[in-house]
Amino acid sequence: MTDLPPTGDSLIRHDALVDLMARIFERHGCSETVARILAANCAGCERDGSFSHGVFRIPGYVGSLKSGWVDGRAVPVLEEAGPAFLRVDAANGFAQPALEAARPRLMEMARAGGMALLAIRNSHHFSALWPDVEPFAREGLVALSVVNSFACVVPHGGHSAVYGTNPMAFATPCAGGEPIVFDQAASSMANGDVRIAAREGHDLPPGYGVDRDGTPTTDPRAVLDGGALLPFGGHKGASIAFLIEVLSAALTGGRFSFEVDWSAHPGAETPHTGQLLILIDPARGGNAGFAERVLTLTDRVRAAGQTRMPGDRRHVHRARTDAEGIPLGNAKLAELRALA
Ligand code: NDP
Ligand code: PYC
Repeated sequence: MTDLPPTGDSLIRHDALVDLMARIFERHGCSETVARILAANCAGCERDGSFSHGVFRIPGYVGSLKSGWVDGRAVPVLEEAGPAFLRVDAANGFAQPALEAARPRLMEMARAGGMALLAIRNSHHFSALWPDVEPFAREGLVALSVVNSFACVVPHGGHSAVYGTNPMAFATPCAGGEPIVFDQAASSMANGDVRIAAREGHDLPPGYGVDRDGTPTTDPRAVLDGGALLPFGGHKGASIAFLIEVLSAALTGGRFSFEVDWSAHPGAETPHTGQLLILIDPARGGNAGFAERVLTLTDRVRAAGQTRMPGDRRHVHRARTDAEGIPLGNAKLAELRALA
């Protein structure tokens, strides 16, 4: 591991942040393998400006580990359910090590059969979803993943939470540049961003949340204190949230978001649910110029006036933090060092 920066520094290199986070995860009960995977994921979020799932999440990871809600030493168990269907029991561990364990066989399946499906159950996903799909697009594959979380989103027109914030991430190769990747919650916003708004004293936009009585509110604390978020886009987003519960939980054997009950584990924050990932080899579509076709589409979208494609903001962040370091602030860095 690299040396940690002195406490006075407020900028930290990405690899040093990975090392620091890996120490925190190991110190709180993760195996070395799990610690490295989670640290790379979480530091990557901070590097890319995915602030709702970077350093901000460390206390939640630690709380879950300390409470015994999640097993930081779990060893995922792989089962082949068909020539293109891989199941993983994450054994009450984190979802990312389950994906890592499945990756080599999943890639073989996708190359051999043109597509492959990964169904992860008994898993905890507490991060952004783009890190799960982006690497596959770099290998020339199209990737789509969904994960459910914990009940904090009301169904369309409903009054009590059923769905999780349920993100969906999609990644495709694009000629001549970075893959195009989008990663979005099925709710009006991520729960993490509600918590950040509450911490910083900002209101939410109107129409995003309801309080514990189901009355519309812009107060993030009211949303967190027994209230809920709305799905994005009315009934259409609600149907996406439904689809994600079905694919991530019913299909994989994981829990629905409304079945997550961590009340016996004070401090736990990581949803214990499931995840689905689909890989497609676009070469099987019979069009050798797939990535060029995606570029043609992207160019037309930009020419039509969309100034920002999903992922652009992250890549700007990544380039800047790779060059200058990740700004954390002295107090946050000291807090992380204390946890490590
Ligand atoms: P955002 O609404 O911030 O962004 C959604 C997507 O849209 C991103 O790909 C983003 O790209 C893109 N985007 C944002 N603004 C624009 C724009 N003006 N023009 C074009 N594209 C744009 O994300 P959410 O609030 O929905 O989710 C935040 C994160 O929370 C996600 O990473 C998600 O995975 C995570 N999450 C995780 C959950 C879990 O259970 N593990 C649950 C819910 C959310 P860019 O990244 O470049 O800004
Ligand atoms: O930000 O909504 C969220 C979230 C839920 C689980 C992990 N992140």
